[in-house]
Amino acid sequence: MTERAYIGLGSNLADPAAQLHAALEAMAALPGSQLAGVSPFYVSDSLLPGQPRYTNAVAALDTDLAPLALLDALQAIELDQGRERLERWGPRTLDLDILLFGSQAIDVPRLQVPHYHMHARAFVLYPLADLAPDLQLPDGRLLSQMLGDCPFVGLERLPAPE
Ligand code: A4P
Ligand code: MG
Repeated sequence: MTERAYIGLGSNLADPAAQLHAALEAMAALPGSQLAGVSPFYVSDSLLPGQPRYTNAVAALDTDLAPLALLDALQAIELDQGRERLERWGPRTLDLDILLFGSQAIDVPRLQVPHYHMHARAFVLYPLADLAPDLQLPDGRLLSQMLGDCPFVGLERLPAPE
């Protein structure tokens, strides 16, 4: 069965936008999967002090993969793009989080969906709303309500590339 998953992308490498573009290409090439939309990119300060600023985006991916197979595939992409840089840049060069997976609520040791921090993170909620402003979470919460509780502070929305 095809489900629409929303994936949060984040990078704070020196060229994080290139990291995100490469990750989007890799996601579009996943088996049984189609990239259905990509939000604008947003730049914001890291939640962890002393780290470079992050670039974040959200992608909509229509996929036949089961949730854990999708997680495996996303972790392989993270490793592919992060492995060489692990020593030089610290542990997180590319973060791919499964924010939502259709209307499923998932709670197994390797995977919790909706992603546990998304409700409090402007750099997740605003790009998600660019793609799907009327979204409702599995527990009934409306994205529009969550946005109301999470001000657009410290986010810089980058212009779309040409
Ligand atoms: N896992 C469980 N649920 C999920 C899910 N829904 N999607 C498990 C993906 N993975 C999920 O992941 C650790 C384990 O979480 C995985 O093996 C998987 O089995 P990870 O990517 O290594 O770490 P994490 O969970 O992403 O770490 P954490 O604590 O969430 O890191 P953060 O909080 O994401 O920190 N500031 C800005 N402005 N933008 C950012 O993107 N990101 C971080 C990273 C800090 N500050 C930031 C940003
Ligand atoms: Mg993660």
